[in-house]
Amino acid sequence: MPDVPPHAPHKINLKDYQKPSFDVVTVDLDIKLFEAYAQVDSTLQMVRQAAGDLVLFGEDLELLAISMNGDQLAIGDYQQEAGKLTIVNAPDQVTLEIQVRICPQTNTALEGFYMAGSGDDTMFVTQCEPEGFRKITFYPDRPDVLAIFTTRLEADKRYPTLLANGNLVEAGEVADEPSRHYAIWHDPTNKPSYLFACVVADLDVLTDVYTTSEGREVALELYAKSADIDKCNVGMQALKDAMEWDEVNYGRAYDLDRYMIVAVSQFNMGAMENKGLNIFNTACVLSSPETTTDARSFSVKAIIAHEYFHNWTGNRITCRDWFQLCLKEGFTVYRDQSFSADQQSSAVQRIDDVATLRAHQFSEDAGPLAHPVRPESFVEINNFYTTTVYEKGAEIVRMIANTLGPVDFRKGTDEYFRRYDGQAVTVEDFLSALSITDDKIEEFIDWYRQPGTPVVSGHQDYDDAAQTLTITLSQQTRHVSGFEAPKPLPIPVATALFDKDSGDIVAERMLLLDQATQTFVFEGVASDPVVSLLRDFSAPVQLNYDYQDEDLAFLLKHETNGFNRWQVTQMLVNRILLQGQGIKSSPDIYLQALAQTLPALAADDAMLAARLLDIPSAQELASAIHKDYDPELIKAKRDSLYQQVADTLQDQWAELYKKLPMQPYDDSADARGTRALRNIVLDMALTANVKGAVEWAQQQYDNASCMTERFGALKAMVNHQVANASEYLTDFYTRFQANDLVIDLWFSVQASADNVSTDVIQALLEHEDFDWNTPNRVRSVISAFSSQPTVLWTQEGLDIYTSVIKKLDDANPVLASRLLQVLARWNTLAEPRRQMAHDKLVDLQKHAASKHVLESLDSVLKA
Ligand code: 0A1
Ligand code: ZN
Repeated sequence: MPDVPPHAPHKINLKDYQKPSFDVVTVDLDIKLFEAYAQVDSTLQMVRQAAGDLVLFGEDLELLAISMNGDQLAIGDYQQEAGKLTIVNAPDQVTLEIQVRICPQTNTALEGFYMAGSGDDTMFVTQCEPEGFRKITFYPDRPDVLAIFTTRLEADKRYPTLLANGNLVEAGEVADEPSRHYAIWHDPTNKPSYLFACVVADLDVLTDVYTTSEGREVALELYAKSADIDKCNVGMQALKDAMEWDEVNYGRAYDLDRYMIVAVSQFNMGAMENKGLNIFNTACVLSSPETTTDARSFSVKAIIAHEYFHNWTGNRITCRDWFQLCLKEGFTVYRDQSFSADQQSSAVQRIDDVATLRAHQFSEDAGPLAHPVRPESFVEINNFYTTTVYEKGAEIVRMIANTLGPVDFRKGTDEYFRRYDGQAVTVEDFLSALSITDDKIEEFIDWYRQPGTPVVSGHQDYDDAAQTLTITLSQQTRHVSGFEAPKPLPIPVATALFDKDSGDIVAERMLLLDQATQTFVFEGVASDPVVSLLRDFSAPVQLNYDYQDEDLAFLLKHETNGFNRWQVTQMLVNRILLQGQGIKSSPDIYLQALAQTLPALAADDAMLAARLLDIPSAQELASAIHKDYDPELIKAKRDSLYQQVADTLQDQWAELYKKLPMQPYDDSADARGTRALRNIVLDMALTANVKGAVEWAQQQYDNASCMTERFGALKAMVNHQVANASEYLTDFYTRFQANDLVIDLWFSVQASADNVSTDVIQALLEHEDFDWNTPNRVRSVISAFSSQPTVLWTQEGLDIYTSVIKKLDDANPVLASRLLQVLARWNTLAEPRRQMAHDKLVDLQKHAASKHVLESLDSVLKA
């Protein structure tokens, strides 16, 4: 007998795409929520578009009745198998009426219609992207089927908030049932089912109004639990800023009369762009100075903007199929990054985006989960909401925007919106619109097709007699198995030449490397310059240039752009820490350059100064190691370099800390920079054992004006195990016991502590406030703990980590599979850890059941 697994996974391939045979014109939904279940009645008006069966998808539904054009269908009139209901020989015009029963009360997967919260404090929300609508009713649940939705919601009056997409057309009491009420919503825009949303809850609302450039008055409504409504102002302001920004920068105005956002405490991801009714993880919308760190608050604004921008890039123009996910996500991330860059220093924004890309996307691209930005096949699309699709997708749009320049990029995006508004399209359509001023843009398609991070290597030759500088660059991308041999990609390399004596820029050019090896000649160069490459990170590649440490120190001093200065510090640090991986550097030059740069920069741009002290996390360093990775060794090297920085600059910390006094809370960029730098200085001072540093930490905690200060102090005390750190932890817990998001911080500061042990993790998992049904809480322990590789990659660490995945596999497979993806690089570990990790994964495979986890395991184990 061949060894066939019992449920061979069903792979879906991009090349098999077929148009749907039926279009849906209108959908009428009637959702009645009862104590233990919900009944969903739907009426679909459908019209044939192409030959073929009428196919509806449905999962976890109890079918009560189905009729076609007024006739009840009996079993035999349709086939039902593997999540599909198929009607063969359907006429060209069809009215389907379907009744199903679902159970949101027991839906722990948080997809479809589900209950969040517990006890008296429950609410019901939907999450339909990518394929959750099929858990609400039978439907052609695919993004290229667009329809007009009318939704009637009915529930007990205990839930006064009844919301769905579009405009409210009617509301009232249910006849003969005084305890129940209803609301009817109509969405005038054609939308795919993944953008459907409804909410049944008891929420307060913060309202505002925005008048668009077209003169439309839009009611803005932010819904949250009454205890949280005071934390909605930051989000509301961000929404208005984003609406205006999109009008100014892309000429896109909002199209409905109402824009609603609902905060929910149980949510698998950050937020969801449902048409006119966004649903947000509370962590991504609530913000107040007392409870939210600056970093978090900044990301709240970015996520609000991201979801808002989807209204044009995702909703009005949507994806033809899920392979095109990057079409909406890559472009929308690029848009939210640009928005954020306009809200703070653009250098710091670029630093943060590139740091995330390098730490997570480069690692994904180097391991067994590598896939093209536009994947070609999948078993479970939920497994492809990855940093490759999102962040590398955004980098491709950025390269195109930079290649075209702002004027032609705007012409291209205008053309995209003009041509495809109201349609479900592909990456090719996107590139074709963007290339109206330059057909070379179509060549970027290979970036969407080819996995792996290109490595750009190079050197320079200076000819004194001819006064020319020749830069030779070559590119190489690893061959990922299962894909064609890699081709050279178009790589824009932003370049500047610096005169060694004056430190001035003598030439600046965007080089386009689009062959395997190329030379670029600069004429009239008076002396051999220092070359700065990949400025502003002009392409998502790894750079391997023939630099001396002194060149990098020179650039740290003379580069004019903050991002580029940060980039050279990171190159220096990587050279030092990854010694033995082929590169050799001593820390002296780096330490000296830092000492020279920091004092002036701290006074000038505190946020950038804080970033220059960045030493990549242990996780990020690990992602650059492809073999014999020893977590203990890397941690020891990292800690030692951190200690050297702290010791070398120890005389500066006291002075700097004094120059960064605590002031009443203020949300300006300067104030945020001061707080960020102060927290790092505090940590450095504790590392260097500077006299009085423990007292600074205690005073900062006690006198904090905001969470950034308080949490910064707490984290430093926990990481440095200062004598009464546990008293401060208790104080923090007691102060904020009522606030789940702050208690998440309390869990995560312990679970990610430098010296965390598996006993501590186990205790946190058994804490009475730990909750398996709240992804934020699970992540606050599990994701936090996975940031400590020396603990994660041990018997006990892996036992805990894999047991969490086992536990969630059935209840919430989306979350389980995302957690599992963190283990992808097991194969790079040195023995015996490698074998141990392998065995744990194989054991997990024996127990796993969801296709989400099985697909991820299958890929991960192919390493
Ligand atoms: N489209 C959302 C991301 C998202 C994806 C899946 C979800 O549930 C499984 C939820 C949200 C965004 O890009 O913001
Ligand atoms: Zn998105």
